[in-house]
Amino acid sequence: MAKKKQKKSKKARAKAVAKKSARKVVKLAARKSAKKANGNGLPRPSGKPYGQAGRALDGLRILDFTHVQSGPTCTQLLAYMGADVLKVERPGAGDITRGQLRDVPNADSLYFTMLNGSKRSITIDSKHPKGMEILNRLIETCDVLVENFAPGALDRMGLTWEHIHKTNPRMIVASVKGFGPGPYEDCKVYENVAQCAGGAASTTGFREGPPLVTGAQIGDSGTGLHLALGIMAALYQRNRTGRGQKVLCAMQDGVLNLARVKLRDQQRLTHGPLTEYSQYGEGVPFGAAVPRAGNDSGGGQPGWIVKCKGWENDPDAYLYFITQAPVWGAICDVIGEPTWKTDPEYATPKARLPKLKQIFARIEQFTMTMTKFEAMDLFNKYDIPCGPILSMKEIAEEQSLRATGTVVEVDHPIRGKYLTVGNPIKLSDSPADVRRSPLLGEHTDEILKDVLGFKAAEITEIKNSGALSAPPKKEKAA
Ligand code: CAO
Repeated sequence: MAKKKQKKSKKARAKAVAKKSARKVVKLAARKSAKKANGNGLPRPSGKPYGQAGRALDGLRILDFTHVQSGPTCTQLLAYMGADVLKVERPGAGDITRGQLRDVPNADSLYFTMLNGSKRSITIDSKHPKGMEILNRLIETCDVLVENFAPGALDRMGLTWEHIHKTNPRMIVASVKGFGPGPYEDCKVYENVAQCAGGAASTTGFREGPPLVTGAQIGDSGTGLHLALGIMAALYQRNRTGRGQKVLCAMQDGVLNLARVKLRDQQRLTHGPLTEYSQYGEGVPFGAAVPRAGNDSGGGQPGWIVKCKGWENDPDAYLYFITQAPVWGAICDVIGEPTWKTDPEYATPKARLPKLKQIFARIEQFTMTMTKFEAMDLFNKYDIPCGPILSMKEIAEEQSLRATGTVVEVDHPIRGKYLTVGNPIKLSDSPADVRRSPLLGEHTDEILKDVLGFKAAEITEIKNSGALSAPPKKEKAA
């Protein structure tokens, strides 16, 4: 990485100066490094305008062994921030999602394209000896290996932590697994399993109904985000220690981290009912575990989803409305219930708790007279927190999300233009690099040549070995 270069030029400088006198060398080097390092070990602030000093993760190289959703989310984010992400795929097949939920014949699915933008793809058969040789070369040159295979799969390939650490002591090995060490550590896990095992499903949905999973992929994408943070922390520590480490994110843990307020409520239950849950106002007793709370808002500011104009035909004509205490007076005025401001039955948050159902019914009577957008405009004039229920169609068409780069249109050579979610993390000096996903093995030659330094004849030899192509199909017995 860049550090190596720095070291080299420092050495070269020192050599030249050594010709004059040893003492002078020390003095010069000290003066130069002080000037360069700005006194705190960091380089002096760049003079380049913001956004023109490269990307945050320029120089970082990732060996991306991920598939499906959780791992790819992580590496895509790192790629958006400038990392060179080399996605290793099984020859012939690639990431299984390339062919899942296909909407355009013979084109990589949106499932794949929206999770693998800005990466390069190389096909390597990890079960072929030559393939393993190339993987080892990649391990030597990359900074981080990211994987989310089923438990034990990486070891079965021969890529144990011991082997990787010996090959490249600086390498960080980052893994997503369904569960951490314990009774379920060997289990394969998909999104909804994690939502259930992490406590989210038991606390989502309506009390009268079964547990529900959410549309937001908190198990997969949520854990991918956790992993990205772990990788960044490990890289930072590597700056001090010079060595890599293992980073493990279990999907169960990631979901629980996102559902932590429900574990909070579990403990509160031992001290009495959860008064902000509408169940309390309805006089329904609480059981031993945190119940499903429908659309109740999680915090101390009660909220609910109310109908808006057109709800009869439009499944998304709704508004989330929060009866935030500081704007209670404004709410009463706007909905036409000014007496609720002083009526002791309504005037305080505590007095309102048992009546939330009735209060939201009154608010809904009002919001049903206007569209969700009209309601949003009106309530925001009074600083009343609320939000329209946006459909994915509305989000896809929302121009402000395009303007910020949160929704990006990219062009793909086979499927044509498609929308993807850009970087939701905005860095003021590192513009997001959102490019289309690679075709299977699109960058195989490029990576062998530019990253590993193989000559054309060597590349041909590697290809002839069969390490980069799908093994020939066995003929069926007649
Ligand atoms: N060359 C040769 N073989 C390859 C290869 C390559 N380039 N890349 C992968 N493989 C092989 C692996 O070696 C492994 O083979 P073995 O089982 O013989 O060792 C196999 O392909 C992949 O294994 P897998 O068990 O990970 O894949 P799966 O489809 O059976 O399971 C999943 C998928 C997601 C359930 C599992 O990977 C898993 O539990 N991952 C951890 C949790 C996770 O990330 N879940 C989120 C998934 S998104 O909803």
